[in-house]
Amino acid sequence: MKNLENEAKRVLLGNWKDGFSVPCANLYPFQWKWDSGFIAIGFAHFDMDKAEKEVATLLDAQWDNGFIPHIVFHTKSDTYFPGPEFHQSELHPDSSKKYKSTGMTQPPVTGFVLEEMYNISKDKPATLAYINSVIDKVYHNHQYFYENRDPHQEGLVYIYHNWESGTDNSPIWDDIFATMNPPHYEFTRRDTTHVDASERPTNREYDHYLHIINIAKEHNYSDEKIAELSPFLVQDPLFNSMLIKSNEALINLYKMIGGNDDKIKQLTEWNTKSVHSMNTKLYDENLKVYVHYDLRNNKPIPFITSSSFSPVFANIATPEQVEGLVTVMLDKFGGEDKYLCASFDPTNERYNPKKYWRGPVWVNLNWMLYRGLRKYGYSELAERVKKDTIEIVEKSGFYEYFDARKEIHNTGKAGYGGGDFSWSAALLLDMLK
Ligand code: 2M8
Repeated sequence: MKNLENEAKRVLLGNWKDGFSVPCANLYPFQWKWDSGFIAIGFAHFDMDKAEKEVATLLDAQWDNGFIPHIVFHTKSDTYFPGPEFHQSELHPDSSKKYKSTGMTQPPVTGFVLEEMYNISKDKPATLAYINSVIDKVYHNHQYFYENRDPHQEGLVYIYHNWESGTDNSPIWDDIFATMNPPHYEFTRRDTTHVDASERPTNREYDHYLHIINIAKEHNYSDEKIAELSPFLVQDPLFNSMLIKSNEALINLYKMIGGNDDKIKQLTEWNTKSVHSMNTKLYDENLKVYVHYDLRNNKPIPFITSSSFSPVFANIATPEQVEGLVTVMLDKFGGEDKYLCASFDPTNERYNPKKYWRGPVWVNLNWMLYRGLRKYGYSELAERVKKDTIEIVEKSGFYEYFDARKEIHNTGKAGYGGGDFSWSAALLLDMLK
């Protein structure tokens, strides 16, 4: 284990760039929102200063309206497409004057990351003082979500792009893309010069990704216009679970800091409504899991993904619901021949065990499931998720994603995407502690 721990630290230090970290060299040469949160948890175990800087640098790129972008382009790089010239987020009047960024966001992990940092800290007063200096920015980010991304006041915020979900090319989006007919854009992919194309989205999928951004750009990234016109408008159980978990963390942290009663009251109101809607609108009684909801076409998207289980991380599900989730997880994802937890239902015809978010195992989702299952008392299953995660990393290294099929790990390459990937290192380090 010591070696794995040292290896994880080596990966994190190698991807550190003076104030922030890249998810991995070449493939992702900037700072990503939810990556930076997971990375901070890893650093908190051996270098709290870097953990604090990581989060502070991200928050420094916050827009005047509270929005936090999904990529902050700190430095120039020609190894990634699409870069700042394509995104043009400066079209939005509230965008950061200091940093170039995208005009879309990613799951709101920062709130619960601050609480994790506090729990890990060996100098709690110092860490709480740091948290006090940044927490209002995170609160402002949540306010942005509830005020701009929840048109029907349901307590469920929408995402307008698959890149906002973090689970970029999941088969859940296929039917939405089928409603669109984007032009064939002229562009040069960079990702497929670093990673085998069979492990990445297709060019046609990229046409859809760029098309949605072009629609947002035509309207200067106005939230109202995006809500009205984006062909992609989804309430995502993973995204909303992260928001709920972070609301709860902010409440706990504000209580420790003292004062801030108005913010605590507001966070509690948001959370109560969000939990209720998660358990009504996003819970599928037949499938016994949480599902995505297509807000543009007004219908649930009835597929099972690792995101379907993520509400266990945020204390959303009732004990009965967790029992159902666990049964589905074991039946469909947890056979003896598989590592937990595939990102998409292995029994579904759209499952692809090698292709990015269409099937492979991801360490960040495993970390959330491990934590959530442990909290609900499913210690045996939680331990299995942890053991599986350690085993795949031990066998292949700190890859971005992994094949769920055990036989592949015994016979050939089973780690995919980028190597020396930051959040795989950071969260494995946390699991080993
Ligand atoms: C992947 O997404 C980026 C776009 O955001 C890409 O493929 O270019 C996703 O796995 C996302 O969740 C992650 O944050 C990002 C950086 O690791 O890579």
